[in-house]
Amino acid sequence: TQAIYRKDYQQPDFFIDSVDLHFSLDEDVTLVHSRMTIRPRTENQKKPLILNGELLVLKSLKFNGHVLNATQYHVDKTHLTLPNVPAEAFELESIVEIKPQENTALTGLYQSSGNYCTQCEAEGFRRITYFLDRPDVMARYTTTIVADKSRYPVLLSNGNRVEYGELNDGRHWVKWADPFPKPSYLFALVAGNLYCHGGKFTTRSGREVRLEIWVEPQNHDQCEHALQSLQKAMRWDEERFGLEYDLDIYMIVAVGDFNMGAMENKGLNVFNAKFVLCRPDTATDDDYEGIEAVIAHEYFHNWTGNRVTCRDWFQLTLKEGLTVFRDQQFTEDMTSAAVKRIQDVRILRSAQFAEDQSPMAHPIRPESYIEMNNFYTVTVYNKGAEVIRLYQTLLGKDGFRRGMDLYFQRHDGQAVTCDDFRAAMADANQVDLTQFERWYDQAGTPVVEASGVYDATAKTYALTLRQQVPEHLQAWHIPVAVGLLGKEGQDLSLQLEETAPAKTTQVLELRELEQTFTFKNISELPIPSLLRHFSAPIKLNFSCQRQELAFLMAHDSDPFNRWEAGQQFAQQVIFDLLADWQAGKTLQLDALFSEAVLKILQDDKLDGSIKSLMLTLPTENFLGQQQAEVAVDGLFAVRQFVLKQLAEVHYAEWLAIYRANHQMPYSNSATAIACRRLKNTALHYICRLDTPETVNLAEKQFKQSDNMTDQQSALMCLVNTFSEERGQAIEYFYQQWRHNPLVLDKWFSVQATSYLPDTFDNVKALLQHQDFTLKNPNRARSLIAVFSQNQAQFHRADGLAYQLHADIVLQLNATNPQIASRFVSVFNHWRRFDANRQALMQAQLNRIIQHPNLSKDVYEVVSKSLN
Ligand code: BAL
Ligand code: ZN
Repeated sequence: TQAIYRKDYQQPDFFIDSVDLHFSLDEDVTLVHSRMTIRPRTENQKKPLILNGELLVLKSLKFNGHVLNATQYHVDKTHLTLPNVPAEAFELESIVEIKPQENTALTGLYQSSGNYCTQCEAEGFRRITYFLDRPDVMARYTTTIVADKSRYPVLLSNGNRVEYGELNDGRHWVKWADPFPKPSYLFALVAGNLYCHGGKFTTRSGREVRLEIWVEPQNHDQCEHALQSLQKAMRWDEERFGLEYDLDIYMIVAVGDFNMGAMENKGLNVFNAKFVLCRPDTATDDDYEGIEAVIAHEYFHNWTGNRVTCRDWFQLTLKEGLTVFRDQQFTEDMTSAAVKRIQDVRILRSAQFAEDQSPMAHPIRPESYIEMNNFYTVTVYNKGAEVIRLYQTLLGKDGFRRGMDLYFQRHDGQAVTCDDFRAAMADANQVDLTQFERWYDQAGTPVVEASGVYDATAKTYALTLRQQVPEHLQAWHIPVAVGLLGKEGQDLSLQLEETAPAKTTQVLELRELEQTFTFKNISELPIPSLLRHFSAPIKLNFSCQRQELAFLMAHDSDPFNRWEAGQQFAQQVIFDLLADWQAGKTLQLDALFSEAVLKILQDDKLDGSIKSLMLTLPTENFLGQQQAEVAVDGLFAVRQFVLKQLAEVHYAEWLAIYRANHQMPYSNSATAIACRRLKNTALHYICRLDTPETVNLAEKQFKQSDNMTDQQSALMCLVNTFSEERGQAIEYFYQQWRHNPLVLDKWFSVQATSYLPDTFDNVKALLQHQDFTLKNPNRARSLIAVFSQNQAQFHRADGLAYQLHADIVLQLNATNPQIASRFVSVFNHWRRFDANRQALMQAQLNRIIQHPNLSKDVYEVVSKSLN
């Protein structure tokens, strides 16, 4: 439980130039034979060689072909040390035994549905063989896999298949060679009985690449969307960034048991099946989009992560922030830029801003960690992506591309730092990005206050931006995109200097604590539209009247800010009602708000996807974050009240929208998706009334739909009713889908999201269900993680849900510490609740920290939480 610090980084004493691996896969023990050529970093150095290794049984060790005896090396739980090695290149050969079949942590080599697979990032390779398991050691790999041919007909690893053959004992073997040097975290091996959905891609320079999606045979009909997503991503990266694929084959394997979403191993991605498999009747529109995004994300890593990798794990955002940004841009281009931006900002605000407010707050480039796996966070990933977006906002798309080109020109084949990336951006554009480093070394969400003064005589509008910088921090460099609306709702032309070009959106660069920007030739009192397209990951405070919010909601040319105005309006309405609720007053919905919602409902020009986002209220979780102390019960009651009021007042419109959109036949087109989104938003409002007619409507959709989007949506509506149909639908869905694990996950999730008061009892019962298991991360998440986000039900005042949650964390701590640590993080926010809930959560945290054999993963989170 020692922390590791970024400031302590040192270059490795040795490099590994090549490694030849030989796996003999067996049900009892797997033998891993490795032969490495190792070279000291400097001449004449007298340094011990210290290799990482965990849970390995060393069977033999040879140095330059000579067997070493036990006095010549030292083995402990985490390392193999050779105290005396010469100051020139040498060969080291080891044989170790491992037991993948007993590996429940799902890191290193493990089994899923009887197949073998690997997950090495961040530090899993050390559970496979002794190695310098750090990303700045890049080696060329060859891998030979030997296994029983009937059970494991397919044997895969990184690179190209170079040789294969059969043995006379029923086993066969395949040898793979990866020509690109890579860090150990990108190593992969897969062995099993798998079906291949093949395709191809011709690169723009005319090379043909074979594409292979490998799945368990029963899933053969759920691969085509993944394949097409890959092809789209390959084309997009060529067009947008000039980046071409480099091997002759690209493989993706879908596995059922996986801690993360997917893994970008060179030439052999291993994926959580959730992000590969889909068919209209089993996967929702969001699943389809998620698959396209994750396939693209892992593909984009081939350049941003694999060809240019991280020097050390503190630099994780170098590849993750950048690759998330790239996948976001890809999705913006493939679908709708506005919808994607809103979805991304919702995630950022609900999860990352919350992380910034928690004891686990860290800069996108952390300064220290105890367990690296705890830093695969929304901060490193999603705020990291926002920081990359800032470069593009400041430098423009072309300037950003110039920076990317220089980055690859300088660093292809290297393990580098976030500073190297920033330097490439600065040098390619000849700008000074020194202050920009604050985004990398300061934690927390910057807060900016804005205020404006209109001078009718001078025809100027002066906008003052003031950043609140905590005492120990320095001012950030913040691009704030601004527009001004005239009284017809039109964009005014904005000019800052006489000579500068006029635009309707100006990006202001806030670098000081306070700056005033004066727009000229403004001939009427404008309504400002600030932080358009969410131009920086900050909280912007600007006091806005309800009339102004309603106006922006109806007119802003920036769709993001149109949505944002609606969210702010809803938030004001909800907080005012909360005050009434707390004072015991009768609640009454603000008429202006109701009218603004009606305008959205009736706006025929709005696309259905945006419309349904605009008709979705801020979540309880997000609203709670805006409060000094989360008012769990009040927020729940008031939000329910607003939803029901909107449902009642506009019932005729909801029904009309439902009817107008529900006849559309299924297709995966953007138009059809938008219709389904809008229709299902309408259905949710309609079902708030919980009458026999509304239940009937949901039930009809549930039974008659030919796609999972509609079926799941209807089920969600039904689980929130007190009807008889609720139980029937739950049972029907179970019988229909019990043999499809990914759909069964939805069955658990939908029940865990119900806002009815019996949800906790249902979750407890579902834990005992024959199909529930903590061993499968997707299944565990579908019930436990989903329920822990159900604010009102999870944060029950009696603390019973906390206790149950802690029990589960302790069980997982013993089997899968990574998942345990994710789950326990919900308690990070304990100080934000009332005294009663604080005490209850603190008691569970204390119980957990006192547990013997606590994993590093859980220890780090809980100790920081209690601190
Ligand atoms: N590198 C871990 C999975 C991902 O971010 O792609
Ligand atoms: Zn990634």
